[in-house]
Amino acid sequence: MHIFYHDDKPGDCRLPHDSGIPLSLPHLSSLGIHYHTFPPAHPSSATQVSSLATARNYASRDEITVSPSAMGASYEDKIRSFYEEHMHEDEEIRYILKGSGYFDVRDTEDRWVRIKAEPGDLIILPAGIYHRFTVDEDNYINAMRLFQTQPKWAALNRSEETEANECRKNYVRARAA
Ligand code: KMT
Ligand code: NI
Repeated sequence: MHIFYHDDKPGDCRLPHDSGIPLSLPHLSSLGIHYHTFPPAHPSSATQVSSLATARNYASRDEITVSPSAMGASYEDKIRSFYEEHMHEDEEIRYILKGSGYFDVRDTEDRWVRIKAEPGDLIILPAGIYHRFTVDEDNYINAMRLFQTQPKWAALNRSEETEANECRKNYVRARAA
């Protein structure tokens, strides 16, 4: 996993947009993000992912492939919607099985922090954190998505409403503590 400030320049979101300013795991921890690595080829990885999910009350999971061949005509629309800045009322787990992509998360100063996610990376984003996702120039990622509850899974795009959302407010309070 490679973590850095996004350069905030316009252009194709699939390009690296590396500002040249690297960040480290403690920066992610300070945002309430947890990170683990479980190599998909390792025999114990599936069990470890499952026990982590059980311990955190995850009820279900699915697997998603984001690529032009898996998504056909809706590919570009999907990419655009993943890249809309949003939050969820539950934490979200993403476990990368194949390919790679970028998770952008807002830090406490509202700067975009870019996380390059690769096979074996498991990222836990806390409820209420603003984020977005894109594939990289290879246009291919295969990932497991784990859900705590179905109903709260909706992506809430950043707006005045999310600013007033209780989960968002709890997240901001926790970061300030
Ligand atoms: C998200 O939350 O943006 C996604 O689920 C994107 C696909 S996971 C690689
Ligand atoms: Ni999301």
